[in-house]
Amino acid sequence: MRNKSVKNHTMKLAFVLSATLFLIAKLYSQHSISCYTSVGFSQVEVTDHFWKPKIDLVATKSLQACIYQTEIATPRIQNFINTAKHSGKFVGIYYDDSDVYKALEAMSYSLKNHPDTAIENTADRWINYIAAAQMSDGYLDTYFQLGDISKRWTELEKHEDYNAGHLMEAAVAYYDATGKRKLLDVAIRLANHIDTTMRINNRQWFSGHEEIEIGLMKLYHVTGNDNYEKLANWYLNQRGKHIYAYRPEEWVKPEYWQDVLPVKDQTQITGHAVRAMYLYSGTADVAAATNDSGYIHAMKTVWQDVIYRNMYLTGGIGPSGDNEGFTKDYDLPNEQAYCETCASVGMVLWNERMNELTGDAKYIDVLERSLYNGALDGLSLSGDRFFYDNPLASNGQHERSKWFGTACCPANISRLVAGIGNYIYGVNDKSLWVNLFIGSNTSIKINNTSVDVSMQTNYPWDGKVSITVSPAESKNFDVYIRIPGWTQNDIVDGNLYFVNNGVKQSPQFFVNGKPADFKQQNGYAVISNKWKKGDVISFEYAMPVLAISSKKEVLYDNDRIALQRGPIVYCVEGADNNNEAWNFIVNPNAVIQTIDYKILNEPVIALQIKATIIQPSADGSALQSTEKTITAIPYYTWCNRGKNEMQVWLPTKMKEIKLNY
Ligand code: FUB
Ligand code: ZN
Repeated sequence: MRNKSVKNHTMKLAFVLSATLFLIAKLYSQHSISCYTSVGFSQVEVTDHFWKPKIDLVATKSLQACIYQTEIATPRIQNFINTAKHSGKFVGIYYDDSDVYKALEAMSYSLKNHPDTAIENTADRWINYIAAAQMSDGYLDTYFQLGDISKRWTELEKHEDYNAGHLMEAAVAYYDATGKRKLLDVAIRLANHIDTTMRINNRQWFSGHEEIEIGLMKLYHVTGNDNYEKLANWYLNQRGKHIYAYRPEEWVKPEYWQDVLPVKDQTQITGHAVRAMYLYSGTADVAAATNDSGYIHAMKTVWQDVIYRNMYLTGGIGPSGDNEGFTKDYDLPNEQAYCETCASVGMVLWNERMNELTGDAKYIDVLERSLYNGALDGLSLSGDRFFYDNPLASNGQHERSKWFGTACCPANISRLVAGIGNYIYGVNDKSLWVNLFIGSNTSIKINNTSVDVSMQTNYPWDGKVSITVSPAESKNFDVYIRIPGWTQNDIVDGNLYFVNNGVKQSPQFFVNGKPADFKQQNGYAVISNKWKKGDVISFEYAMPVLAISSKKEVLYDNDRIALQRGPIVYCVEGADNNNEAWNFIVNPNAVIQTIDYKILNEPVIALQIKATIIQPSADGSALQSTEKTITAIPYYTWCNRGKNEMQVWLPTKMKEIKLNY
């Protein structure tokens, strides 16, 4: 007993020490222009009625699926074991190592809000295999180690740096969650190997699938070693040099991997959506650390190209399955939409960073849209089925899967949900930032004073929020509270989508029940006060149902409306509507009711709207129309009750109806 408590005590001390070192390194490496630093998952306890059950679901179901598929059903872990033993052949696809790392990252986040010894033991066991597989010069990639090692670093598309980037992210997350540094040391050795391999004169290389830039910047922040920042910047600078000579007979064209122009000259979103999101996330990290306005300017322009012309209402991106990415402006087909789950996760990653850089809430508006809709749709309500593509209409051909040959999406959505604590709060020496409305507790430091923060809300089903701030001693600081764009009738910056029926809200904020003065700045309400223990900020954003249209250039949405309430986009699914979701038209001005509803065990707010249903007459000789009430459900909950018809964009004219009779 005594031994155990001594061990626990020692472990706690080690953890506190490493957490302190982590923070010091982060501050030390932070000479950034960012408006604030996001409060990381390890400092945020999520208590939310919406997200906590999902965090638990990820721990008990999604991660179990990832662990089973990674270790038992497929040889992803075996590849590491074989590599360490120098025996056997690589089995799988060259980017399979990344699935192990992404699952480890998700496990790390999960341990914070759902501690689980079995998961931690699995992580430790995997980390031992990984460490044993690393070469003495730091290289680690089981595809080449079990294959032809002489070919390492010769083929841009072979994802060596992508795998490495995911390893670095996992290593930093696991260190942050547990204080254990074995994986971190593996990542450091690998990063050092890559640094000495790449950052040499006239090196002809760039990364075929971006990701390493993100991993390196995390490693830089945790170690304070600026070689990693320089290497990340080096990777960015390699783009647009056309190192890879494009041969017309090949499928990889420069735009596919964002290599048409140097990053700082880029103005348009091109090619593979996940690659692009990871590139710009890494670019934002480098820009924040180097104050490089060239990167910031380019990203703002590319961001507009995404949001103004190339994003779905769900926050999904990348309409085409052919290149898993972008095609041409306004090409946003609904039934054929690819909208990879990973691309929506990437939207969350990039937009969080853009917000940190600029302090502009419009980025969190997009983040929230992708998070609650395009990304969350990738995870089934049972937690163990996944969507790879997330279309906005279905004829019943879509189905959630247990796993995929290319298995990037399951661990990606798992790490996003398990790590939701990463996106709620930000802090700097003068202010606290509240970006997402998620029940949670955290403790931060503002100007050397500890401040406990606690948020309660029933978001996303209602907009009532209460935030208690408790500084250790009374203190002047500002609290930035995001005013979501949808409260102002701004569905999305640039008005690709806009509201037909909305009313601009004038939000009010209260401190301890009394109306509070605030100023509005970049989409935030800023409340300045001398805060004392137990002060309560409260407010309520009304959540009317918004009927949304899209710009006429999006031909697929012409003469259609979509419904949104709060951050949630709705769809009509057959399961709630006599197995039919394509046979009606709605009146864009119809009154829409909200009802408490359940999709399996998921409590939601559903919508009801009168529609004109077109059906064959009893003898089948003609079509007839009847008035009926149809039910719309949150988009993220669709396809949990079997294959089903579904539409997000509801026809308002007869000509848009496609009957399946
Ligand atoms: O190439 C690795 C991952 O596989 C990509 O990010 C996804 O789009 C899928 O192709
Ligand atoms: Zn994916």
